[in-house]
Amino acid sequence: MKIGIIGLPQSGKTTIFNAASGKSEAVGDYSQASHRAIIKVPDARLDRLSELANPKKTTYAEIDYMDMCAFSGKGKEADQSQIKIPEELNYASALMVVIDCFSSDCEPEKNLNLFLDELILSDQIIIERNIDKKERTAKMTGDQEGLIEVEVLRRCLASLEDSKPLSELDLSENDRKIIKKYAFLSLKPLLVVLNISEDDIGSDSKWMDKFADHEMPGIREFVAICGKIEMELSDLDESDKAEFLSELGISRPAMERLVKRSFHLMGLISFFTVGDPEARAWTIKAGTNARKAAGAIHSDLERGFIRAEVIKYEDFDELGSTPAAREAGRYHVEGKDYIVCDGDVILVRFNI
Ligand SMILES: Nc1nc2c(ncn2[C@@H]2O[C@H](COP(=O)(O)OP(=O)(O)OP(=O)(O)O)[C@@H](O)[C@H]2O)c(=O)[nH]1
Ligand SMILES: [Mg+2]
Repeated sequence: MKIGIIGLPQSGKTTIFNAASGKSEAVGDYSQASHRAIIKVPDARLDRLSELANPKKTTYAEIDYMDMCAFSGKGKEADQSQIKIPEELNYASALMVVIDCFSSDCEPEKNLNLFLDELILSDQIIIERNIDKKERTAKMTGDQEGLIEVEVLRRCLASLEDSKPLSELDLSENDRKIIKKYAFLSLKPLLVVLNISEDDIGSDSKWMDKFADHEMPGIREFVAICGKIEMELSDLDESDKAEFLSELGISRPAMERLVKRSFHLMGLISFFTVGDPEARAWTIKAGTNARKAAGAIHSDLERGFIRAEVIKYEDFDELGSTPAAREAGRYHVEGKDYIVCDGDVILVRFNI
């Protein structure tokens, strides 16, 4: 699962990328260079399971972070030639836009609106480029599917012309399937990172409040963090980190919150397996059934699926082990259609 980090030049994209990945790419050099890293999704539940089961290995969920500049900052004033969307961004499941809230002359609200306008414009260009020809061809050949696609595209275009991103348009599952191939940017969930200054660390709510009206759960979410401090934190070993955190008056790096938010914003959840060699978080889309979820572990488990034996994380945490959960009647046998929940501890029984 990929997330694309975008934003104006010098907004702190690479700083945030370094903080999330622990890398040390150059910042402040105006390079607009792109970078990529697979990062671990911190999960206190997995830490706890690992502590209880003491496996040899603990494996966290992962997200692919791509740091790239794809934003001219001209909003609606931008013309076609200024919108150069890197091909890779099309494959991102969500976007993360970094907004400068640390400079003395920053204009975060204006920048967010310009950015949204640019996403809208980029989708509009795609539709306008395709729709007339598509309609002519569909009418000529009597292609029903083609005509339906044109109808969905027209609805999308009307929303975009109305300055509304596609993520806010009411689209059915089927509509979404039809337009998937266009990889519309304004349809992707958006995490807005308010990159605040060191001086505002204790008072980030003043920034969050400014944007409260823009927040739409699952569609457009906000986090305020100080990229610079988080990058410094990510460079420290655990004991220095703990000391620095207590100086800052916080218990965990804010970055962990950001990474978790980006994971959920992509519509993803984790289930766990806890065994002798390994405790592990597996990534699935919310709403996935047990059989399909088993396939995340191995295709054999999906093919030969018999049942899933499930303990809720909270029960495992409280009771401490599988036998104890069984004893307490908190061990559930589920069939292939069971919808896996975030935090389920699962043992898949299978036969091939
Ligand atoms: N004070 C302060 N400065 C920051 C913060 N985050 C980033 N900066 C500074 O802003 C400058 C730009 O940071 P980068 O991370 O290189 O920004 P970028 O968006 O990757 O820049 P380009 O890739 O060149 O577009 C650097 O000098 C950073 O030190 C922050 O939270 N506080
Ligand atoms: Mg950069």
